[in-house]
Amino acid sequence: MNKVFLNLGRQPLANSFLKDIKKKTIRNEFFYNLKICFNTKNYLVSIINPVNPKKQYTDKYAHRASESKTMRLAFKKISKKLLKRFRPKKIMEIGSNDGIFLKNFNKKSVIAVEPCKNLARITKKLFKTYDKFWNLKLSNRLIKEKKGEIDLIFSANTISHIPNLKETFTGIHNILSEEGVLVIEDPSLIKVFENNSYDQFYDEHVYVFSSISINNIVKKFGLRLFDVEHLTTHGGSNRYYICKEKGKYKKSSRLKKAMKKEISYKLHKIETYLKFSKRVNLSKKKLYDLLIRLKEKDKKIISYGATYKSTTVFNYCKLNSKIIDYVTDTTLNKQGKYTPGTHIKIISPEQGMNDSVDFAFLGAWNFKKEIFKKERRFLKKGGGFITHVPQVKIIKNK
Ligand code: DWN
Repeated sequence: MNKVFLNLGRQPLANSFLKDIKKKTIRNEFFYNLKICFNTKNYLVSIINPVNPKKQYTDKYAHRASESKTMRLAFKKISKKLLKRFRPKKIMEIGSNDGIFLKNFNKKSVIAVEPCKNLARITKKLFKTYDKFWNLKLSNRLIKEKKGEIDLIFSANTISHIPNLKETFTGIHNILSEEGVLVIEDPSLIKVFENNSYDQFYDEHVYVFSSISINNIVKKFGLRLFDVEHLTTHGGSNRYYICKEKGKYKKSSRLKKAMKKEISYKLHKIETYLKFSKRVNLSKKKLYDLLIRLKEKDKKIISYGATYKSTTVFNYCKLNSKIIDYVTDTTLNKQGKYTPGTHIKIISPEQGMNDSVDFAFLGAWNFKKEIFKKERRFLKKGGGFITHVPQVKIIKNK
């Protein structure tokens, strides 16, 4: 049974950066109600009414995974590790973005699946790319084209984005070789709770998985979770290792430990979710009050990183351009645009990170280390970063 535990209110699509803020553009902006529920039977956490993926993954998709050095290094490292551990001959990635993962392999042994045509265009020049949604139809097509029997299917920050888990996992089961492995990475629910990072909930994150929920879900489709790894990427993610039901892999001790930890954290109890919801409400009030207090003192506040996560924060906490002067982001196709729902201008960091800035809200809090290193000068000169993770506070140079 699905029980709603969190209401993040009226939200725009996290990726719907506006090219201008003319009346007509604003009138056409799409909004939906972001409510999150917990399934008391399989422990799955999901958005109650997901948005149609055709509205989300268009040829205007803004996020480029390769924008961050942290992520480029992380994908290089995992590709080496997977090659060594599983020695796959055929590799497929679901949600290949700009090719950040697959470009680390022999181009002839890889297949990319990426529904956003602007991104697929980038990797088509490098290796075989299907600019399609991952579903049963595509898996059948691959079998017909003799591209089945894949040894390694990898998918980072994508499976959690696909509403239809039945088609997703049945399609994967269809084309995975008998001893093949499915590796998926997605934000970790326990980390969301520990960090109070409610901004991991937005239209694209239809699910926020835990080991206990993934274990229950994949079982239904002839698959078996056998290992999990905790990652620091994206503020705390899990990398799940899954094989066919009768595959040779044994359940790892770290998976047993992770599941035990989730149970002792009571991720299988609705009460945990209701408590989280209260903490989120409090975080909203604290952030809003802090920003208003600083504004009253005439401080200039900007935001760092036009992340999808900050779409949730800005819209939920009602932050607009009266509070946040502008947002800086390194992504070229976000610059010059406006944030979804709250219409704050996005500019380059070169233009925006200057001496007039007193505080920068960490929209990209998951890249705190990388950003602090880059912005040493700002901190040295007395600038402060504001974060809501794990609690609302100002971070300054000591
Ligand atoms: O699942 C998803 C995750 C993995 O990526 C998506 N559905 C979409 C996207 O979400 P996000 O926007 O919250 O992701 P990031 O990776 O936290 O976005 C960071 C943003 O900050 C990028 O637009 C790049 C920008 N940035 C910057 O301006 N200066 C990043 C760094 C490190 C910087 O120094």
